[in-house]
Amino acid sequence: MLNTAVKAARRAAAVINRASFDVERITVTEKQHNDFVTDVDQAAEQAIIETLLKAYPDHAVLAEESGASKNLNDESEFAWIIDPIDGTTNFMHGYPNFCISIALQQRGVTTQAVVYDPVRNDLFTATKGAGAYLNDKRIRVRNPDRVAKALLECGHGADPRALVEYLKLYELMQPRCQAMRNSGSAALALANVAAGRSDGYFEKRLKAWDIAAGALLVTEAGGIVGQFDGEPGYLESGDVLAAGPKVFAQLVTLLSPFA
Ligand code: 2AM
Ligand code: CA
Ligand code: CA
Ligand code: CA
Repeated sequence: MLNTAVKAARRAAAVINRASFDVERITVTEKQHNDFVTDVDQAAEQAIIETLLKAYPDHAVLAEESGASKNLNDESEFAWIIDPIDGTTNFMHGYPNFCISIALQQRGVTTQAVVYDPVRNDLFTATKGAGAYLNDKRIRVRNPDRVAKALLECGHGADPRALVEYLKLYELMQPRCQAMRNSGSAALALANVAAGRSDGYFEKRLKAWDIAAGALLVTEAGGIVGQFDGEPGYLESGDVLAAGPKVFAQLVTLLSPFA
């Protein structure tokens, strides 16, 4: 099933790469204020869904741009959670930080994950219980012992409440860590924690398709994922905190007031 997900991600990447030669011709629609979708998001999502449902016709699908989910109900044994472009605003501007995110859940538990960055050709994969990989090389979180030594990422989506929270979180954390980043793709931010390229990531008001694949990458790379108070349930709430075990514990203490 991981191989099928990788194949789907590569097909989506072909759609995205073709379009990125000519960003002037991408059709942009504003769903809500500062919340965009392009024709490329939609075409990439169709390529992913076609690939997955051809191999597994009775699986359920939850995908960002399709609105209603196919076959999805509490009885679905397998459900794919798809974000065809995570970082659409970056993509529209030609800012090279976006990815394709595909996760498979079995009875509500994420068992397979693919995050693919078509610009760097970075393919992140994980299977529950079998570790996380970047282009076939095993990856581990970096796990520094203190927040003061950490490079952290925090972002915000289009929701105005998320921006207010982000500004407070930035003010709290920036003086306490080595550096703060906000690079516009939740799934890549999680993949970067998994690969030890950053030491922690937190963001509120995300959706399941932003988080599901990246969260499995982090846990399979030896990190911890929870809500701001350390509790599970981040796929439902959309509030996510991910880090190596030592920094995670310190961040829970600092961020619990924001839970
Ligand atoms: P997207 O590009 O797929 O929309 C930016 O910090 C992150 O927030 C991105 O992963 C982005 O995903 C997501 N995002 C942007 N607007 C959002 C919204 N209105 N609701 C939830 N997530 C959003
Ligand atoms: Ca979006
Ligand atoms: Ca997204
Ligand atoms: Ca998206």
